[in-house]
Amino acid sequence: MAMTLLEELTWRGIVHQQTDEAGIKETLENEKISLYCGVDPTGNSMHIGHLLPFLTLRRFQQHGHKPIILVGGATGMIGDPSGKKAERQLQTVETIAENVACLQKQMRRLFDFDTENGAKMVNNYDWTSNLSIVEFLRDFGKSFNVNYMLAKDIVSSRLETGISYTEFTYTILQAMDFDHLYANHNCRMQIGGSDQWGNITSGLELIRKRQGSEAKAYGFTIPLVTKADGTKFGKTESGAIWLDPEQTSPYEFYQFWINTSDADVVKYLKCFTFLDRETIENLEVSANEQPHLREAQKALAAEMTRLIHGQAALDQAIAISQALFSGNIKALTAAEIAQGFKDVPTTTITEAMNILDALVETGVVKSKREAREFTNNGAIMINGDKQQDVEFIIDPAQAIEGQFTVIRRGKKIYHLIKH
Ligand code: 629
Repeated sequence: MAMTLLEELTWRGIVHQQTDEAGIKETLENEKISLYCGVDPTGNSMHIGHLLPFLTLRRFQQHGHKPIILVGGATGMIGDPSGKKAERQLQTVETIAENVACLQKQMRRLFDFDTENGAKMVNNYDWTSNLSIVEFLRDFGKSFNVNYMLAKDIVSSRLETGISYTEFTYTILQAMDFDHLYANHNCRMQIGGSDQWGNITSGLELIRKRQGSEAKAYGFTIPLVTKADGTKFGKTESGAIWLDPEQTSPYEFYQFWINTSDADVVKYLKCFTFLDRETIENLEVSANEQPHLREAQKALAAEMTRLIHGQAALDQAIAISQALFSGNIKALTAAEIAQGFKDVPTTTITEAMNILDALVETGVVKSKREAREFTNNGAIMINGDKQQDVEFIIDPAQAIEGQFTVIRRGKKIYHLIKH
């Protein structure tokens, strides 16, 4: 029998806290509701740390509920202190406006907008920017008890190091959003990562005070994604994994998921992909019995890359991965080389050059004597071919699409020549 939405979310490990478990169960089983999740425009792209709540929102949409996606043009100007150890630097108004547009574009790819329960995109700047300070203090500030706000984790943990009045007030703005969406869009629930619990419950209190005691709204949080080895999820040595292909190429994105450990892969398949239970359980068997095949990792990487970047980018990412694995560099296009070797040291050499000179020039070897030795020993590959001729000329005319020559020394050391 098909699982209900809550059964599915539970099986996928996506339920952390609920404000009223029985009420939420009853509501989701009997009604189709509108619900929202917000993101602040602190950057011009989301990273995979943002993904889970929005993918969860999409699961609600698949079950007939209506997602409201809020991009925080107003809250982004203030800065959420939740989970932050120190006061944030304010961003310029221009940067925030740019970031709002970028995030909205990314969100449009993630949701259906044209169906009966199509997603709705809102910006809290629209109902916040014209409010006067006097209105703010009379209509909203009066509902918040300072003693109570000081006691919340987020604020109390910052009292020693300090928190500005601006950030202290952030939670009121997010509460106003929930109240606004409840009153104007019949939005009944807010979801977010576990760091959003305080802000979500602030909203519920405000709704109760402004909309009356019969008002019924709910809060739901999603657990933080963890890694079995205790390191932080979503970060590599080169930084965060962004959804923007200019910041993290689809190949790097694919590789990030491929590198998931056996201990984490089933958990990630459940919470990040839309694969069904049977498929994931089969992959789990494969991960347990034939881990060397890495079928679960391949399925995870394929699903995520297709979801965020599309089928063509996935095909490219797989082609690059295979070519790098087998050493068949010549199978790649120049664009694929540029993507696959983005983090590899690169030297520009525009003229034809003897192999030994090129090895020294690029720093792949320390001296001409070393260059000769490695070449003679068969440790040097040029575009995937072993090259033992010390008279060989690296010629732009022979390069991949006239643009790149890939040098490999031994198994691991790569260098890219740009012509
Ligand atoms: C106004 C602003 C609202 C509702 C939400 C918000 C944004 C919220 C926030 N969220 C994080 C962010 O923007 O700061 N105050 O980076 C981030 N979120 C996704 C998840 C999160 C959270 O976008 O909720 O927990 C990360 O997984 O940190 O009316």
